[in-house]
Amino acid sequence: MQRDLVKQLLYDMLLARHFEQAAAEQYQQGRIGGFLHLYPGEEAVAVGSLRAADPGDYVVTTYREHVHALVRGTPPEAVMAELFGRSGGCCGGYGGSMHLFDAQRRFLGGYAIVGETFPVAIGAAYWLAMNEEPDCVLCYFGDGAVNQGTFHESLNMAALWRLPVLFICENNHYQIGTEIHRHSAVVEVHKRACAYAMEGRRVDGMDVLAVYKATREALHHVRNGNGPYLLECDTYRYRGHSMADADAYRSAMEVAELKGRDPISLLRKRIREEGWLDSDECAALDAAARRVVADAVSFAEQSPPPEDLHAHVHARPLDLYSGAAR
Ligand SMILES: Cc1ncc(C[n+]2csc(CCOP(=O)(O)OP(=O)(O)O)c2C)c(N)n1
Ligand SMILES: [Mg+2]
Repeated sequence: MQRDLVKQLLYDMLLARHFEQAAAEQYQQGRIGGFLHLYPGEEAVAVGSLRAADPGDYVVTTYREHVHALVRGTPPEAVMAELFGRSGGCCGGYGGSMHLFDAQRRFLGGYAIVGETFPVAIGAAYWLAMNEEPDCVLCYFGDGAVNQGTFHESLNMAALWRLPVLFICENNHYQIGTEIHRHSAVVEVHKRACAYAMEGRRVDGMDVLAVYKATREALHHVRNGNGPYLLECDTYRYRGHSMADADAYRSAMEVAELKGRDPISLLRKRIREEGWLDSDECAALDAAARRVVADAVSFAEQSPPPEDLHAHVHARPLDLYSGAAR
């Protein structure tokens, strides 16, 4: 394992953890409005898979996507300012937490509708195939999306047309408060690939090195014209579904047990065992990540709100009482 790669993976996960912690604090102070879905516990999935991708690959994600944008390279201050709804945000403050977008980095968004990422990914992959481009699409979704019609329609179409899509299930075992065995007849998501004559496998989503390796292999398969691939990452979220969730449907013991396999601690342990980095280097990465997050918060605080909230609204304003267009 290359030392530089390990360093990058550790830094990314530390940045992710501190960024989400800061976002939670800012939300509690009333600086972030709307819904806020955070990623602690799941860092190894976005970090391991996106570091295995090429810069030309497209990325389509759900509403739990701050970390994906950060790893893709969207500046942390632009992500934080977007959460604040400020003009310095990556979407000028119009999108907010669930709708990050960064065309320059081929980050096709943050989607709030469960199952929405599939058709968007299929569209991008179809374009790539038509133009014989070498790139792939990484399509993220939760375990709660696998019984949506769009999942089945899109996997079928992708397999039929051998589209270059890597489907990545972030299986954190919960669809809000409903545990996977209560919403799915088949809980091993990767097994569904066989219904579409597609390759699929499960990987330990708490082990960033395993996710990185599995994604490299899966992308190799997709990039070489073998059709799509379904990668299931077995993971866990530490916080409630969103900041509005009281998280009363699972025991503190369950959460504590899963925190025992924390992805950052696991990587640190491996780094110590292999002697890849010394403790001073790890501490420096942690301090750097904290500084970047503090700067991102200051930037967001100082960034003004968008001047014209209606700037990108194309519908004519309606008179809400009469229904007539004004
Ligand atoms: C079509 C649709 N139905 C319901 C919802 C409400 N909803 C928002 S998130 C969510 C749970 C999704 O769970 P999962 O796909 O496992 O993703 P996770 O939040 O665990 O990352 C639901 C049902 C929605 N946004 N879209
Ligand atoms: Mg889930």
